[in-house]
Amino acid sequence: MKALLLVDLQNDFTPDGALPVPEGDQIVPLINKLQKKFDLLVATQDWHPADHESFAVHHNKQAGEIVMLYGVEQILWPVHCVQNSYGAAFIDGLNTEKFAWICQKGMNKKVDSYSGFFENDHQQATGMDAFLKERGVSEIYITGLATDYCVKFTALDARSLGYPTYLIADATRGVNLSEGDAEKAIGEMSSAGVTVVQSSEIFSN
Ligand code: VGL
Ligand code: ZN
Repeated sequence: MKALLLVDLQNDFTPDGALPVPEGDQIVPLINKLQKKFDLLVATQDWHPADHESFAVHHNKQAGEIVMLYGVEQILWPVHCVQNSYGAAFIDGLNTEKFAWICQKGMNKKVDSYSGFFENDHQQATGMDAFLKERGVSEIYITGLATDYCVKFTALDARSLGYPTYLIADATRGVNLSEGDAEKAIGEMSSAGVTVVQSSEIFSN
């Protein structure tokens, strides 16, 4: 049983969004096509309360600065993906009809949750692992935004939970706060045992 994970395909991660990911909207048609090749689709949604402590404004700091949040290092972000806002909604044109589950994360204002599996302090599970195990998922394929944050940490957790894990590299895009971050993230995933593939390899099977 192969699951396709669609990570944070939300308006705030498009080029016009609050936390812009260059070309973040351009992968949507490809991801719609990829959906047809999988038995199970699960989406994640970054879903923050307005007072989330990853937002720079609450620290009187600039986005990109780093603070310690209850013992965990935290990059500060612009206000993004506030629950029920337009920015938190799925990108226009994304097929959402066949999602078996939408895993919302980042609701605890004191700890960020890049990964679809655990909050950043690894103390709280999102329910993703239990959901996938219940459905008999044996392989996880990952797409979405952003390569260097939520995609990376989702893939690393999937690996550490023991799932054979594939990154569909051309179905992701990075924030690239520093040049090369997305490439570096792909290297880290690969070193951790994530298999990096291209969508063409999925379509040829
Ligand atoms: C993300 C930064 C903050 C992501 C979410 O989806 O990659 N990045 N929140
Ligand atoms: Zn976020």
